[in-house]
Amino acid sequence: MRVIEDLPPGESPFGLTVVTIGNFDGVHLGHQAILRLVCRRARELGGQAVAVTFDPHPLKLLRPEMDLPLLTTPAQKLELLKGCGLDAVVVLPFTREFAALSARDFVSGYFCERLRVREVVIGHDYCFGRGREGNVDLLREMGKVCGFTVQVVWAVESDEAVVSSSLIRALLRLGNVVEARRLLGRPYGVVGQVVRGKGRGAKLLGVPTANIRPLNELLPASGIYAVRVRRGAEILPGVANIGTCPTFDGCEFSLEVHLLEFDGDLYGEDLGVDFVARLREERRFSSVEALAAQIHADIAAARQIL
Ligand code: RBF
Ligand code: MG
Repeated sequence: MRVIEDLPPGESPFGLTVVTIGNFDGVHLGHQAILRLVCRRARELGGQAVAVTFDPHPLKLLRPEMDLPLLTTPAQKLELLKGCGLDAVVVLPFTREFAALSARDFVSGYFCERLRVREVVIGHDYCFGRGREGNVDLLREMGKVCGFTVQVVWAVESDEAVVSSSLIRALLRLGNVVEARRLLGRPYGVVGQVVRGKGRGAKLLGVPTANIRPLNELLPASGIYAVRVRRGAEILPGVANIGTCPTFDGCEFSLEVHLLEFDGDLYGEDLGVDFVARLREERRFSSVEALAAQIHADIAAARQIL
């Protein structure tokens, strides 16, 4: 899959394309339905399957006061888009200047000229361009002139709720990683580097943990989780603690994982943590021994689930 970050006017790297546009934060089941259709139509029409997306997320620029923790880092999003079978992703830098472009100028400049689009696939409620005036109707009208058709993809539902990035964010904030997983079509995963902790886990509790500094903006609610840890191509079972370790005073909010079947040094490594199930809330224990006993019960519970 090609990643194109700069698409100057007047030239096109494409023959003909089927294109979709969106933020695709999380690349959830709704996004996947759109992307599957893009790939199928591109094959049928003998063109390239292309997704157009933005960096940063437009709302980060337009509504900086909004609380919008993204589900995926830019790199995770590209990896997931690649997994959907696209030929190319165009990542347009979302600047003030770009935001001021009218929907018509965007469609003629990008879709028609630069992308030579033959078909646009779009979510039924997606809006784009200055004042959000770009929608299905505008695309249909411009398609007649520019020579492309428009396919609308309806919302994907799960138990009568429409699958959306904001619903998944809300579920994760409640710690409901099982439901989030259903809407994502895979477990929610964060990535980050292992940093030095206090070494207290191994010394006091006999349970060493890797302290991870997550690159993702959203962590599930604080609590204890059964997780799968990705270390390169390896997948290792683990238990994670998200929180402030209230049994010990003065701890920072952190993500720590204990690997069930690994014993070694992980400092400086990049790990992925996939959240499979929530085991319980984080609590304050009256003694280190009581906490250690509970952690061993957590490990047994995680082993059962994983
Ligand atoms: N710390 C707490 O203060 N309360 C907890 O309920 C708690 N549960 C944990 C469960 C697991 C599976 C793990 C790995 C750690 C847990 N911790 C908890 C964090 C523990 O205090 C921490 O790993 C050590 O203090 C080392 O940083
Ligand atoms: Mg640790």
